[in-house]
Amino acid sequence: MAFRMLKFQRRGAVGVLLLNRPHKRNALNDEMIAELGACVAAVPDSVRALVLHGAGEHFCAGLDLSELSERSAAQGMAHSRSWHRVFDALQFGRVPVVAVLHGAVVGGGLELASVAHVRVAEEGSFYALPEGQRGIFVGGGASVRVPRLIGAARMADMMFTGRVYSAAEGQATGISTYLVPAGKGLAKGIELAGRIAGNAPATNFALMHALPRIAELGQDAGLLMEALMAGIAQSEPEAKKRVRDFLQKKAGKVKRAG
Ligand code: 1HE
Repeated sequence: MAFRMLKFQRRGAVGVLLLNRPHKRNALNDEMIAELGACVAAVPDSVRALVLHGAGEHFCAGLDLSELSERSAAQGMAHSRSWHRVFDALQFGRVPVVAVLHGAVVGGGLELASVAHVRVAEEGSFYALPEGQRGIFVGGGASVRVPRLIGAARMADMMFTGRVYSAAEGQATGISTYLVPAGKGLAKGIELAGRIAGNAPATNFALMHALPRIAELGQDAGLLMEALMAGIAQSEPEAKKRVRDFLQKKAGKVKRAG
């Protein structure tokens, strides 16, 4: 897959997708969003997990502000919906996404990061929603996804006051679930994506497609959907084999953390 603003490489069952516009801090213009959509649609079947990272000093500076100035309200809504379509395709596609964050993860960059299924942050990452200070509102899904990570009150604070969270704060509040030294993020992301790629397909499907929906449901409907998903997953031959392997002492035990 050849793109102008992205680079896609294979590492076995893991696809590594690079935002490759470092001179503009990987700011997302329309062409880059279209390339992201095309890339997600073209991920080969043999790729079973993706790593998303950014070239240069920063993960992503958000929306390319040079494309914002002359839009009407209708064009602004259409633009926002174009981001929604591509980001939804990433979140609810076929393959889980591990985002590796470093430097600025701001505005639309945080929106893109929040699409991922796992986030690894390097020390030195920082998070902001400067839309509040630019006189605009988020449009790439942040108002839906960011509150589910850190809560609506923290997101509102970031936008009202221009608050910037450090990597450590991002880890404590739930933006990232791994915090690694600077320069170590990609290796960690690829390691995690490799593990995810090795999961049973039904498990990854359930985590990507069922879990986020169940988490939004009331208890009754949620538990029913869980039961349906559990029944389907455990009836798969792959699940039966994995459980049998454990019982026959051919599969690893859960090890103590640390
Ligand atoms: C850009 C952008 C951009 C950099 N659009 N051109 N996002 C923001 O409001 C964040 C704006 N960016 C920054 O605050 C900083 O650039 C960074 C903290 C990300 C990086 O700082 P630094 O010192 O490493 O780089 P720089 O010198 O500021 O930028 C290098 C170049 O990238 C420079 O262009 P040049 O032609 O002068 O070299 C910058 O103008 C350019 N650049 N960020 C356009 N964002 C769907 S709605 C989503 C709404 C949003 O995301 S709003 C938030 C936008």
